[in-house]
Amino acid sequence: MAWVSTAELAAAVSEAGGLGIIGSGQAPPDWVRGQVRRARELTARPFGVNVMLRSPFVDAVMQVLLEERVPVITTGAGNPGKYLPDLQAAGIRVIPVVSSVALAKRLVRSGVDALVAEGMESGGHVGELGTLPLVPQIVDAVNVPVIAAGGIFDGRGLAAALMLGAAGVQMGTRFMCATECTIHPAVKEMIIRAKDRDTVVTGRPTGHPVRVLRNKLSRQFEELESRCAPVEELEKLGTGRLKAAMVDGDVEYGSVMAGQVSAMVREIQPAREIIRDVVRGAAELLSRAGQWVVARE
Ligand code: TUI
Repeated sequence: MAWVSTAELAAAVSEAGGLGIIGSGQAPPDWVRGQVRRARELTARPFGVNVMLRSPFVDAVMQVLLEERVPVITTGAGNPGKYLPDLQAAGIRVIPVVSSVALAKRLVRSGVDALVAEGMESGGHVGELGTLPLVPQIVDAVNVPVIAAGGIFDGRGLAAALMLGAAGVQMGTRFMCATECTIHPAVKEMIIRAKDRDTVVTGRPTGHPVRVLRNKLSRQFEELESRCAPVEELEKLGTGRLKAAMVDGDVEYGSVMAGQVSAMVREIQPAREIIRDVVRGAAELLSRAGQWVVARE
């Protein structure tokens, strides 16, 4: 959610009863500090910051988060092991995002507080497994709370995730169309128009597959990948494209990272309404779940 989940959105989610997360992506440490302070002005409730472990500024960003005593850190795109001792000594809860059982087990042995198990339905950097097989495998392998992510849009998704053994859900794509989300309106419009097969995973040859909405850039990637272009060429094509989409609204040549539930997003809504819809929807479904139980002798 780099360039997408800024202080405004994170604070709105926390105000509405969720745990808002600021996406720090590849942003410099001063920007991250500014966002944390802005979120604190907007809400007295806890919020978190996601650290993208492949950021060139990762060490400095972690230092800022330690200094600012941010209560929760989630991490993506790597193994946060080396930062754990300092973060936990400062009382910060660390919740890595993982897409495999092996990394989940390793991180739990290192002492993480919880995990986000993220299926490949999600937007941005993705693993190989879908949410439905990934979540129960991680739930069975670890003894910390597991938060499900990837492909979750409404009460049906939350109820399903709880049935898989998850303690909660992480949602990104639907919040891209939250009123409080500061991304360019052209991106919100593109998500609202998206249909079921409008996302595609590019970048597999680089070892960092990324799910995006199809556009001219994704077709350029597919063309380069089909003729086995060098990884450097693919990486060069992707540089700076996430910001171009999210901040400048370049929905043709920008990297519009978004998940498969883009097709389900139909309107721009305040974060509070989104959370209410998801929670009420799940409560209603679960209260009727007994109907599936057939009396046995
Ligand atoms: O991190 C994300 N989503 C992202 S990050 C991003 S920006 C980016 N820039 C350059 C390269 C790649 C991405 C856009 N979207 N989601 C959480 C997530 N993390 N999903 C999967 C993983 C993951 C993958 C491999 C976590 C750990 C991992 O293991 C690496 C290791 O060191 O074992």
